[in-house]
Amino acid sequence: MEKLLNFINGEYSEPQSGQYLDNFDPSTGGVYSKVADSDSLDMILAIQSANKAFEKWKSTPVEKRAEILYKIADLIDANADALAFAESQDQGKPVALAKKVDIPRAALNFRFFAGAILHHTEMATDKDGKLLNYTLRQPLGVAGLISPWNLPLYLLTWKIAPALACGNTAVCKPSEFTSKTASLLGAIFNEAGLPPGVCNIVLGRGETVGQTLVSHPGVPLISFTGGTATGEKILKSTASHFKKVSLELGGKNATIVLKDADLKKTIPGVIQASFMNQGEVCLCGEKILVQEEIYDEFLEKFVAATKELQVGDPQDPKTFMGPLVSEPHYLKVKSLIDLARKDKGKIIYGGDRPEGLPEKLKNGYFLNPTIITDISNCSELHQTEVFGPVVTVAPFKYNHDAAKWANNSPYGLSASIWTENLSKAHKLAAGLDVGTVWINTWLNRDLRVPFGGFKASGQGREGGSHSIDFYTELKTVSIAL
Ligand code: TXE
Repeated sequence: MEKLLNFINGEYSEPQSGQYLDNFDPSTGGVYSKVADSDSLDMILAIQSANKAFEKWKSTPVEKRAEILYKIADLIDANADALAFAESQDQGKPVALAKKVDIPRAALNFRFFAGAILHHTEMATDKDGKLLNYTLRQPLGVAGLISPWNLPLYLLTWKIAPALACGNTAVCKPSEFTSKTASLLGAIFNEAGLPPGVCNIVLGRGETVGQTLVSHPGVPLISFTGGTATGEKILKSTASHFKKVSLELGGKNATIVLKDADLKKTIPGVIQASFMNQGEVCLCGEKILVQEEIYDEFLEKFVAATKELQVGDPQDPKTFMGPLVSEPHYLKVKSLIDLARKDKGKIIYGGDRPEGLPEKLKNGYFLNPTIITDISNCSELHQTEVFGPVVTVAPFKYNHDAAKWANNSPYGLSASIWTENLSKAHKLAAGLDVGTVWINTWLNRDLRVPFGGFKASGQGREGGSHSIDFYTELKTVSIAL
């Protein structure tokens, strides 16, 4: 059976302990490969290797660094089909989605930050002709990059690209549930001419290797995307070293449909926001709020469109939703549907496994898209992130009621507003306590804009110049003239 290995100092290596974790194909529930179950020793070797490579990489001319990153992007494109297949098998996402979104975005991450670093300029100020100030940016050293299982290559490369572009070296810890595409990156790095040690990848569990990475004094910067509880743990583990930390955590996002929304455009958008990637996107809108005048019409059309979604084999190009990522996650999502039942919610569509799946998929972690109405106002489901294909729909009367409902959450990641009245949309957007508001669109990303969350959705912003800010230290030099 295939073994997914660590990539340390430019070479693939077995974990020192010789231990491996089972790697499941979520569409069949069967083990299809083994993942290195690394321990502190592997992680320390990777950190040492990144540390050794740092001096040379930070003084590599920016054009050369950018050239290598551009090559990595080209190689991701050249291997797009194989990477999309691997992502789909490992994560459960439809291969069509991986081809359209995940893999192109991974290439774009490298291209974008290669360009960004080439074009980056710093400011200088003059004070009365007597004092000249300018700023210098310097990389910090070894960046610790920890990524989750929902958008494996997309999110890992979103961290690697700016970290390396800015002259840092890196140690990556992908999710133990989805290590496959990360493990394929090593060969791409070598082919692109990335010097050994500049980017290392250590596979294994969060509580072991992840914990070593965040608490190691030789890693001054941590970028983490994952669950809020893990984010809190990381913040505590890094506090005593005053590490630079960026946390992109969970969300409980609202989709707000105003009475003047154009439902022809809105329904397809809300379908994506609800169920794309099986609802396993931190930006998915799990809480749909619809103005009461169009509530019935919206619900009827939304349910009809949901019925059309094909759930099944992720390798079938027509599939819209594959299985959930893992058995524990499948059970968590199912338990939240049960909670909705307990809280008097009406499951008007879904809530169960799809029927008629082929024999080979009968043990996969499949769930139908699920729509819940009439759930009690005090249900815990309004506050808990499901991270699956489950939405609640509720009516509201006035826009300020919608804002109140949207903000009634420990999270503050994103929201989407659907309306033809932009004046109302602007006013509503300004009142939402979230990092990103989309109007008449969803998950439409421009890599130049800041990305991050309010409240329990995280801290810090990445994206464009905000990533350059995060992955460098800024120094002011003042000269008396
Ligand atoms: O994520 P974890 P989990 C949400 C979603 C999900 C919940 C838990 O609601 O149900 O989080 O998911 C590594 N030190 N999101 O438990 O554990 C881990 O190995 C260092 C939202 O699977 O946070 C993995 O690489 N690292 C989210 C990464 O952290 C540690 C995406 C994320 O895993 C660690 C995924 C530790 N102590 C889930 N413990 C989003 N924001 O997009 C774990 N890890």
